[in-house]
Amino acid sequence: MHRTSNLIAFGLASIVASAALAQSQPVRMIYSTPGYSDPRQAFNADVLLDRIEFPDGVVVESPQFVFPAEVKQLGYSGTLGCFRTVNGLAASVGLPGCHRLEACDGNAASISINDMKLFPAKLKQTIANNNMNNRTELKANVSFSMTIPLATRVWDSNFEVDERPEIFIFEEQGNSVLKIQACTETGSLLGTPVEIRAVNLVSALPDKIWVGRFTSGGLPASGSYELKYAAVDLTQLGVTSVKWLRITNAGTGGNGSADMKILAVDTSPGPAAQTMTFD
Ligand SMILES: [Ca+2]
Ligand SMILES: [Ca+2]
Ligand SMILES: [Ca+2]
Ligand SMILES: [Ca+2]
Repeated sequence: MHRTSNLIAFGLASIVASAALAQSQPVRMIYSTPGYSDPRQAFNADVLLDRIEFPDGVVVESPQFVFPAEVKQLGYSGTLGCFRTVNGLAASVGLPGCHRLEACDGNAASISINDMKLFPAKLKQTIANNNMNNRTELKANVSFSMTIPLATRVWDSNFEVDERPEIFIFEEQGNSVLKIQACTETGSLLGTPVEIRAVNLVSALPDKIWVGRFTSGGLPASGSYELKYAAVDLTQLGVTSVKWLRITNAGTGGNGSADMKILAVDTSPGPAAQTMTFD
């Protein structure tokens, strides 16, 4: 078994040599818009990511996506109306409509301790599904932080930099700046932080993904906007597996805007095989 693990690692290592040039061979994001033959018309409904196809033929279907199980340790520094969840009013997957942080306690005139306690459940509902219309949204010049435990621990497919990334961050228009880092359950940071900037956010292939937007007043805006994504291999995060992630836009020096959707995939040979490498 030990030998098998090494062979798997060795076999994948041969891919790594070309991984630095693999930008020309990105993953394929296959999505659907039930009820809409034109994906650009589904901006007020469901835009469902069905699977991710890796260049080496490995495919991960949406039931195997690993979403955040919770949102914890929420931090926010900003004014009213700048931190909210969005999703099509006609969406059947996720939390429909627009929900603002300050409205959670029934009084939208201020941000209370109760708002901060109640909003994480809405954030979790928003992120933990494959409807790309359902995202957290942050206006410019404010900052947020949160800790998310993934539903299951995810292992790196290869302990070198490889062409099967584990973490996918989606962002409307690709203008976010945010930082992700592995951490422990108690919040101690692990490994290396990875900063996601506009340059890291790319168009989905084979087809661009189109999503909706809400006005600052919380009403659906007309038209569709491109959703971009950044892919992160766990090696970049300086870990071989991850369960807890700290996400923040604080200290990134960006403009603060950071709407977000995040999911993870596990294409590793299996935790048992990975662990045996170290036996
Ligand atoms: Ca309030
Ligand atoms: Ca990997
Ligand atoms: Ca790796
Ligand atoms: Ca954005």
